[in-house]
Amino acid sequence: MAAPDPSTIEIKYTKLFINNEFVDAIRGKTVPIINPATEKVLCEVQAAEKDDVDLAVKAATDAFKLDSPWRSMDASKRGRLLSKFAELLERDSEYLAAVETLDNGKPYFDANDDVTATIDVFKYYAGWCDKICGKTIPTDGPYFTYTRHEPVGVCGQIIPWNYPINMLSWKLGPALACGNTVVLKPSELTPLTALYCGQLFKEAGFPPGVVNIVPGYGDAAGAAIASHMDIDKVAFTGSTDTGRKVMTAAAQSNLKRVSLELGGKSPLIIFADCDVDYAATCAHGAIMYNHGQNCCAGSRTFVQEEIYDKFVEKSRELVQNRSVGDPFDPLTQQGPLVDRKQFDKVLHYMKRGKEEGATLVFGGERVGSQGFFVQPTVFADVEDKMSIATDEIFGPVQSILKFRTMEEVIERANNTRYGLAAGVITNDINKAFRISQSLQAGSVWVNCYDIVTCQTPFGGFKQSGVGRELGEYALKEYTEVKTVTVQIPQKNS
Ligand code: TXE
Repeated sequence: MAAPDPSTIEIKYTKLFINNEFVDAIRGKTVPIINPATEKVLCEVQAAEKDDVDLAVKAATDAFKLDSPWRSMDASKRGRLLSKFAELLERDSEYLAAVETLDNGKPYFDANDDVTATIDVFKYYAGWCDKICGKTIPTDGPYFTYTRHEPVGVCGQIIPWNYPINMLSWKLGPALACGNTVVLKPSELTPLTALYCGQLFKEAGFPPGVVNIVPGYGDAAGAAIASHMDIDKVAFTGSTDTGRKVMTAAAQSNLKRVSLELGGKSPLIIFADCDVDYAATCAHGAIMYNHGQNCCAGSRTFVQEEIYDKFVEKSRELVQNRSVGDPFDPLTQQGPLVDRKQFDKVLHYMKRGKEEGATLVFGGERVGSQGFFVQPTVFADVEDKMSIATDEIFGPVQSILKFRTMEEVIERANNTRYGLAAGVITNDINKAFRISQSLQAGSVWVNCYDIVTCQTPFGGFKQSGVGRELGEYALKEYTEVKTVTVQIPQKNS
């Protein structure tokens, strides 16, 4: 598969998608969409505000009314609609990957992987639709009791820019499988693939109002979703600070259900008994993939002292050879960061790392003079209190820390407000079990890193989130359990 010429990629949808129609924002406000590789405006997208969100919520509420086409549809038919949608994604996958690369800056081949993973998620949840079952319960007394797992209702979903189409699938897949209706807000930085998906939902045959997509700014459209009185559940992925605002708004409005997937500062622990080349390669991928713009990035690399120097040397070789440049060039491993704010933030932390006394092994600077490109960067001799070891940088910056003993590293790895993910590399099964049981993290990878699939639950301990996405566990976030008790004349075992 050859990468397309970016100048030939047509952007087809730039309006809000409400009730299966593309419409302008009521007040006509727009968001400029910037290509992060060139800093040029790609297009203007309509920006939803509170009154647009109200319209989308009304459409979603109507679609969720009792006896509506969506509510009265067989669950298996819901599954067929989701399968059909997955087939349409497959049909248009190269186009979607190209738009994602233009909008986000990630390498085209990585964007293709994202689209493939998105298709997998929708196929997976298509299979769940008619397998979401309640229970019958042996109640005391002359009663027959059963539970129904009903959809929650209208779900607001707010997603970020680092994996735009994947995050859409993590949110919409389980929500639709359970029979909810949705108002989804993509990031103001990367709304283009989500809007194209709106058209595909319509083409697949979803009834009007089931899926509504309202691009716009967080403090307008996002805040309107979080505080809406007619939204029954809000699901959010983004920073811990914004997650806190979303939860507060939910509490202060109608106590809507909340699930949050937030930031991280995930430790990857490397014991001296491992194969150092393998461990360094794994740790490099764990932090550098997607330019470090990854909530579960392995951003604290703890290395046991016996192999520390060798490990740092190998990490230097790897980072020096990482290719940075045009994301449509098939040889590129790292494109631009997503926008100027991220670019400034990452450069700030590179500067802080030097100022705080860490050893700069490689990188630390901007690349070129146009586009948000930075050098992939490695710091060694990082201390726990340095900001590059405590803060979520969300960029290609590896911090390598030294440790001596297992109990020491467990304590240091857990000494963070975050708890999204963690990893351990060792050939000793006892160490692997001890570490995986001791770390406060929603995912622990042993001798691998960042293995996230549609079947496995994903989410955070501590301030990394509330609830779980993906797998069967995500269905719980999108259903209410109803207990129905019926009086019967006589009970028998
Ligand atoms: O995040 P925000 P930003 C982290 C990462 C990054 C930092 C800032 O460290 O550097 O967050 O990124 C919407 N009410 N992550 O500023 O603000 C916003 O429009 C409701 C980690 O982009 O959290 C977007 O759709 N919504 C992360 C979404 O929230 C609001 C992925 C995320 O934006 C809102 C992204 C408000 N008041 C950033 N304000 C991960 N966990 O993967 C903004 N939004």
